[in-house]
Amino acid sequence: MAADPLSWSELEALVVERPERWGEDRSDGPTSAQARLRLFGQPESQVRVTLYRDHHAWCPYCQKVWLWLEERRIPYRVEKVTMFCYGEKEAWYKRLVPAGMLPALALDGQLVTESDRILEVLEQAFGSLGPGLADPAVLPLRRLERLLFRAWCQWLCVAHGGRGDAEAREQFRRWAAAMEQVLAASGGPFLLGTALSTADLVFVPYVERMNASLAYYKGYLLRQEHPAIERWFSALEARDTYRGTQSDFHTHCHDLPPQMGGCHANGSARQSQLALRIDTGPWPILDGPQADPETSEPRPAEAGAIALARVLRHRHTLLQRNPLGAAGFDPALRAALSRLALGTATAPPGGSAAGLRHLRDRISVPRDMPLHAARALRSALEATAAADPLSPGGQGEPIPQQHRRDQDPRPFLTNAPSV
Ligand SMILES: N[C@@H](CCC(=O)N[C@@H](CS)C(=O)NCC(=O)O)C(=O)O
Repeated sequence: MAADPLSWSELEALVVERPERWGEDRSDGPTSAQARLRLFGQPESQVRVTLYRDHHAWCPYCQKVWLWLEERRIPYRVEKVTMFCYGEKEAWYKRLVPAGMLPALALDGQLVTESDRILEVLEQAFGSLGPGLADPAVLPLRRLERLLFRAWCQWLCVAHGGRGDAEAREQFRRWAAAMEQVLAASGGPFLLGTALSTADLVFVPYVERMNASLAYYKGYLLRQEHPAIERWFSALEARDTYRGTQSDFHTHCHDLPPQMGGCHANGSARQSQLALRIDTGPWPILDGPQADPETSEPRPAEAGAIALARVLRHRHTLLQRNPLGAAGFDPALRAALSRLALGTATAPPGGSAAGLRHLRDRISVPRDMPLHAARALRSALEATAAADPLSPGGQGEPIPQQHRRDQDPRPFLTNAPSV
């Protein structure tokens, strides 16, 4: 029998502790998308760097610079800026960078744009992360990354017929195999050997996006097809730094279309099956003993607790912005959170499935919470929606493909609690 949902105060009481490893100690703890100041144990007076990156952590070039600062443990402040695809660019940022492009970085008050130029300036000021961008070992790898990127765009963003799709896939496979050869020659798990270096950071943002988008739009599992890339990802996922910036399949598959000018599904049976699993679960998206293609990190025990704490922090805005309206969504959200916290089947009011799935489809990783916490929350929302006694098949508003203005960050900024 289904239990009654907990009240908000009962749910609040379940968030008993906020250990450092949840990312709540943001200035000195592990890498966190919510951090606005990173000190790495140094006094605030030592901060020379401000990173301007996008609110949702969707911008790949921002991720490269962000990860570099985290790996090199350089103290920095974060200023978040809206991307054109999800809202209006802040006037103060347009005064700083008239074209509005991200990332930008200020070092000792001097503004730098263009991610590679930013890394060069950081290398000059603080020393490089392994061989630097201009190192003869790194230059050919930077070229390889661009070739892989181009092959990915050619496959993902062009509407191919059956034969064209197969050709584009083989072209992509060739460049992915070239990356594998580099990893094999280095002895791995990283591109230049056992230590992570700038060369790896050059590849991280787009290879992460390739892994997600090719599963969803092409039914191609990059990590399964290319074992050395699987080992590379696993080595990255062993690091707090990477895990703090890492997104997931669902987030990328729906943030890329407006950024890339469209992504084309090839319509194969495998593609349709994987896309459905990425959208609706259950997660992980592969069954049985197969390796999880999204992450090698096992689910941490506190995944559900982190998700609960993150939703409670923003609950007023989430309620107001739901298509069911605040009063309509309130008991449904409490039902889902009760399931998340206690693991018990909790009855939602009839007709709430659409509101629950609306939220399920709008959890963004790592912006809102880490990958496993998001999975726990999406699973609880989906299971609660499926238990809707009136319309268990109800769906949220479709995720737009041309823009993501449904993800305007402003309501979350003005309503955010101060702690
Ligand atoms: N070559 C630039 C590319 C930067 C870039 O394309 N940034 C995109 C986001 S990924 C941007 O800021 N677009 C404006 C916007 O989306 O608001 C770099 O390496 O920094």
